[in-house]
Amino acid sequence: MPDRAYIPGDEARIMTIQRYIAEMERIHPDATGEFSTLLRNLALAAKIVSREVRRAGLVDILGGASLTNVHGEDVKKLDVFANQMIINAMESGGQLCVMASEENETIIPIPEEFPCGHYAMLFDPLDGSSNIDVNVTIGTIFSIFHRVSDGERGTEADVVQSGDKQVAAGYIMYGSSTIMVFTTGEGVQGFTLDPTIGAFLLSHPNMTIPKRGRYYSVNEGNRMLWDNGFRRYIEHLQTPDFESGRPYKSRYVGSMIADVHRTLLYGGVFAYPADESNPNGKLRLLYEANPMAYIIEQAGGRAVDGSRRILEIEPHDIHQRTPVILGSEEDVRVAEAFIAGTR
Ligand code: AHM
Ligand code: MG
Repeated sequence: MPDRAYIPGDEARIMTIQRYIAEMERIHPDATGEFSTLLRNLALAAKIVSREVRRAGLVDILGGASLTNVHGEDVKKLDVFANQMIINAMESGGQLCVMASEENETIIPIPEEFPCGHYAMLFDPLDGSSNIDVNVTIGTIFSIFHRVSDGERGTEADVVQSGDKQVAAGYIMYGSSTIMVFTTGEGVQGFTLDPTIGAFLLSHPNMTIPKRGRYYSVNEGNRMLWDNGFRRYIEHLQTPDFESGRPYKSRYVGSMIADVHRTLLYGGVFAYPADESNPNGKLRLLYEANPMAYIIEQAGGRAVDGSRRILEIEPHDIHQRTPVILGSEEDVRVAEAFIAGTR
């Protein structure tokens, strides 16, 4: 795998996402180019969404109080815009047979006028909705499968597959910079968008998560609603034991991408467990938990719903939820022991 990180000023070492994809194709001689084109189209969609997110605070100024912008177009909510932008960028490419999105109740068919491809994609166009209007990090999450249906067009069966069948997954985080992190099952790569040249450059090659961390990330407002086992686990992390690095530090953005990205870089644990009001947790299995679980496992970490690997859950519905506990392998195993009552 290419492992050259971009160092500003060192142009000879620049690895753009395009070049990375081209090198991947060379390594896999059976590649048809269809998947590479899919990734390229996705990177383009990400750049467009990133541009709009960066201008988000200006929309009201430019468009005034009415819901019309300077071009006389309707100003859409950012998440609805991102959804439409991704659909537009991906439906005509010829690589996808069907899509599914957090924003759409049912599957998104590929219109008849476009060719039908061999892949299916699920996505959450703008995750972290509570943070959109307050200038806090949000992002796009995606998950890609091989097509399994064999009719004229794709069906729900193509997107409702277990996470271990994903061929690629990742996220684009619109934070202090825009970064696209993805895996195709051969490690995890992170590309940062250089807005001055409009290209994603390899900035985080072969990302790995520490075996153990010092942070936990969970919405503690739900503490009274958690199961006993999970509550005891968090209390364990808060109990001082300087030799083993406790108490852990608490960090919670409330945007899964930001919380998972920090967990990936620094280690520790991110969780949205089941609770009394959300017996299946809050996060969606197919376009939130699965892609993040794939990334975390590819980086050497662990992702479970409390008792089993997220990637092994057999899905039955596009929008089903699952509890999530993911992060450093040792941390997640300790959480599992508390939940199982063996600690
Ligand atoms: P959303 O899809 O409506 O944005 O909800 C998903 C988000 C995740 O990004 C985040 O981890 C979680 O919801 C935060 O939920 P809460 O506000 O309950 O802590
Ligand atoms: Mg979401």
